[in-house]
Amino acid sequence: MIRFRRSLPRLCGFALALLAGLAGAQDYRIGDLEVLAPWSQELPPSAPTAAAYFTVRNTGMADDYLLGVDSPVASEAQLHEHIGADGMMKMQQVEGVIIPAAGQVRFAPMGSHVMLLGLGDRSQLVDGASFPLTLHFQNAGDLQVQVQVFAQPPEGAGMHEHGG
Ligand SMILES: [Cu+2]
Repeated sequence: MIRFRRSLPRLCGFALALLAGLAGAQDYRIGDLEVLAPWSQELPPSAPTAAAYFTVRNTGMADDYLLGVDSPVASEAQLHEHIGADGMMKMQQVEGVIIPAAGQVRFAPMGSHVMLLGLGDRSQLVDGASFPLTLHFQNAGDLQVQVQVFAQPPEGAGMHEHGG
């Protein structure tokens, strides 16, 4: 009985580690910030743009700001937010995104996202591949993450769960 109870958490931890490994997306840290599971969805080669999503968690006591992004797969990378106006789906560029102290911001489909424009070589934009993305934070500095590309949004990718 006791042995069973003790072994249970260990098994769960192993299963979680296995799942995280299978998912392929990694977590990154710089200063007080964590960038969790950056991912992108594979799009048809004709798609003019691609998007990247992730969660930024701020474990510190001060607000930080995501001021910009860039990636070698795109000639330009912008921070976008979705605005639901009159049932229309629109998005617009934003100057920066606040990462509140002791809070988190989720970039997700239908919410804030990184928009990649001017795509060149698309070999890193297919299912199973990954590409570098550098995030420029005002306080924490620059952090390069690897964005994992999936054919379908991964489990828990956070549709409609954006915002702080
Ligand atoms: Cu966009």
